Amino acid sequence: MSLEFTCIATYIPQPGVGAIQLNRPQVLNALSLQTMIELVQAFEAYDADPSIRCIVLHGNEKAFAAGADITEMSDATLTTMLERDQFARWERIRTVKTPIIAAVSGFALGGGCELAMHADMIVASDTAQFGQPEINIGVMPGAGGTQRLTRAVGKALAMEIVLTGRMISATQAQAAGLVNRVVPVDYYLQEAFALAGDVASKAPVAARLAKEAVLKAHSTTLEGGLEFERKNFYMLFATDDQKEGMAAFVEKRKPEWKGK
Ligand code: CO8
Repeated sequence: MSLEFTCIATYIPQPGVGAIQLNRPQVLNALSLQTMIELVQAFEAYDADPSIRCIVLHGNEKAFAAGADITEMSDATLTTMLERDQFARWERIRTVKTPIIAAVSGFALGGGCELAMHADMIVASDTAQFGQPEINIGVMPGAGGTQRLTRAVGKALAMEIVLTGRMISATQAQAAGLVNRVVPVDYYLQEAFALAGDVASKAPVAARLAKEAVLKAHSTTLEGGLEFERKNFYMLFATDDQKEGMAAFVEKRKPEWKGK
């Protein structure tokens, strides 16, 4: 990737996997406007690169991200917020087709928690803390927290997190269904990359259509979702990879994916 970044860093930890690191440690990776601009650029560049089959987003050990940049937001008015139209950028992250894994250590708060929930899976270190503390600064979640958190952990816990601003631990988050797995802090990135490697080794078009279909479950009726799933399933029979995957099974060999 030849883009220049100041708030994030991108690198390829292993073939097929694109990593994005939030890189403003001095403010616990607070999500400034510039950070969001760069994040969208990085996600979209990976999404357009056929060699990238899974994206891992992470911060550092102390913080995934402690929320939107409060300093930058403190003087905002309704008009400036409307003019900035920040949520258009979040929408672009929502529509990334490549599977995304958030590797979370330390604080994932407010917009940070919401960003982690934009990922398709979350690998957490045992020091991770999740929360929606916006209520403590006179606002409420705005980047999907009330919706995605509620769908992930249920109404009772979501209400408690949103109305009290209290954080939950990685183990609580896993028990509640927010997090896929919790591993010691020294290994959380390794674990996220291993999971990403597993996803990256699968048929890429199938992975994208499967991601799209699972996400659809959050925005449609069961009937609509089943129809959507069936359409995506049928579409895969137009790919070379379906022929290759099934032939490889029959011939008892490893498939070689073309991503077509
Ligand atoms: N924004 C700006 N700066 C921050 C943020 C933030 N969200 N979080 C931490 N910082 C800064 C601190 O000001 C401090 O800077 P300095 O060293 O210059 O004083 C530095 O990071 C280190 O932080 P602390 O000294 O506070 O570290 P502690 O370990 O004592 O505390 C906490 C860590 C508990 C995480 C604490 O920093 C905190 O409460 N942070 C704010 C958390 C928060 O309220 N997040 C929600 C923000 S609102 C939001 O996310 C709305 C999202 C809506 C969608 C986005 C679209 C705009």
